[in-house]
This record gives sequence, C-alpha cells and structure tokens, in this order.
Amino acid sequence: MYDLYYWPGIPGRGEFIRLALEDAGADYVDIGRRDGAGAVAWYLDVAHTDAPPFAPPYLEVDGKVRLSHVANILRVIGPELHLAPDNADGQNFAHGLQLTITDFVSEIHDTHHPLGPELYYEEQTTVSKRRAALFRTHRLPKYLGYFEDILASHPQSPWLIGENATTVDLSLFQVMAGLRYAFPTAIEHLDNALGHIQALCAAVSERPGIAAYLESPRRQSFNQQGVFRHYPELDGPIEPDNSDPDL
Ligand SMILES: N[C@@H](CCC(=O)N[C@@H](CS)C(=O)NCC(=O)O)C(=O)O
Repeated sequence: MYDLYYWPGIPGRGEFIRLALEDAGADYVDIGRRDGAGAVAWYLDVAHTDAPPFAPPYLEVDGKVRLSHVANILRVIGPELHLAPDNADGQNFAHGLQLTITDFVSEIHDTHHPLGPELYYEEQTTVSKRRAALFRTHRLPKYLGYFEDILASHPQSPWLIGENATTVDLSLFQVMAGLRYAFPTAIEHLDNALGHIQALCAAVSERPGIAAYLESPRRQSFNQQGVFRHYPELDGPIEPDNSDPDL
C-alpha cells in the first residue's frame, strides 16, 4: 500500500514516517533501502513526474498519490493508521504540533550546519559552536518545555492529545532519541524537568509495533550523516552562552 522514498543509510526525517507505518503494522516498502538513492532521486526530477517533491521523505499511497513533507504525509496517513484524533479540532492541533516538530528538527539540523548544507561541518565548525551553545541554552529548553507543559496539563493521559497515541507522540519519541544521541550532556541537564516526556517515550517504546520495530534490523542507528549528529564540541550543559559574540 505504501512506498516510502527516503535516502538510504540514515534514519533521518524518513524515520518519522517509518515509526507511524511500523506502529500500525502497515504494508510498506522502504524504496531507498531496497533500491538505493537513485530510486529516491528519480521522482525529484520534474521530467519524471508532474508532481515532483522538493526533497525526501515522500510517500506513495497505492502507487497513485504522492505526498511530500513529514507533517503533510502524517496528516494524511495518521487517520488511516488510527494514529490521529477522531475530530477536526484535534487533527488541526496535531498538525500544528507536527509542524512545530518540523521547525524543531530544522533548528537541530542547523546546529551542525548553520551556514547551510553546501558546506561540510568541518568548514563551519566555529559558527556551529556558537549556534549550538545558543540552541542548548534557549531553543532546546523552550521547545521541550512546550511539549512538557502540554503533557503536564492532562496527567491522566501519557499522550499529547486525548486518550490515544497519535503520530505526534511517535515523532516526539524520535526527537528525544535523536537529542539523546546528539546532545547527551544537555539532555541529562534537562532530564529532571522532562518527566512527562520521559513517560511518553517509555509508553511509545512499549507499543507492540514499535517494540518489535526497535528490535528489528529495519531500525537504523543514528550516525554522522543524518539530522541528529553527535559532535562533542557542540554538546554541553545548559548554561548562559559565553561564546565569542563576534563568531
Ligand atoms: N520540510 C521537509 C524537509 C525535507 C528535507 O529537508 N529533506 C532532506 C533530507 S532529511 C533533503 O534531502 N533535503 C534536500 C534539500 O533541502 O535540498 C520535511 O519535513 O519533510
């Protein structure tokens, strides 16, 4: 039913889609891992389709509909996979949360590529250190505090919206896994203030589809090519930014 197109070799943004498909036990093919990067790049060329995505991940549903952007894909398939609120207000809130995760992931990426993807990390290390220090001190606690506050506002449920898990819960789980890989020291400093997010992550990891997936060879490790990368010089405690403002 579902063909996922995403770069092979990294979990990357494709993982947000994989988690939803795996949680639901959906029938899907990971085209990039099966056929290689060329198969993923093929549809990006306007010569090959009248609906080219700008960038992976993108998803084909029943070989017909092609969807791009993580949040857009999850908005469509969430209800099909029973991973969405059952009313319009809830679905709109879920989409807003998913777009907030899109922004968060983009800022996480920019800690190691603040000048852009055209340059290697090693060519932008100095400014990366300043960007990462500001991110750790300001943006990281702000984003995580937002999700923690939402969860704390209804402690009877471990999920962000209502009584049932949605794609947004799976995505927050993935962001936390990535942050623990990329910024272990910073996250350790925040851990005491993230009790509800930790409970959400535990609940996600215990879901049967996710537990089986995490044990399977389909689950890829984080590495130094993806969105979440661990550079020790970019990690550190949450403290006022003392780096050189001229950098
Ligand atoms: N907003 C998009 C971002 C997609 C994206 O940045 N994809 C990356 C891989 S994770 C890519 O291949 N980008 C190519 C480019 O930006 O030129 C989403 O959420 O899916």
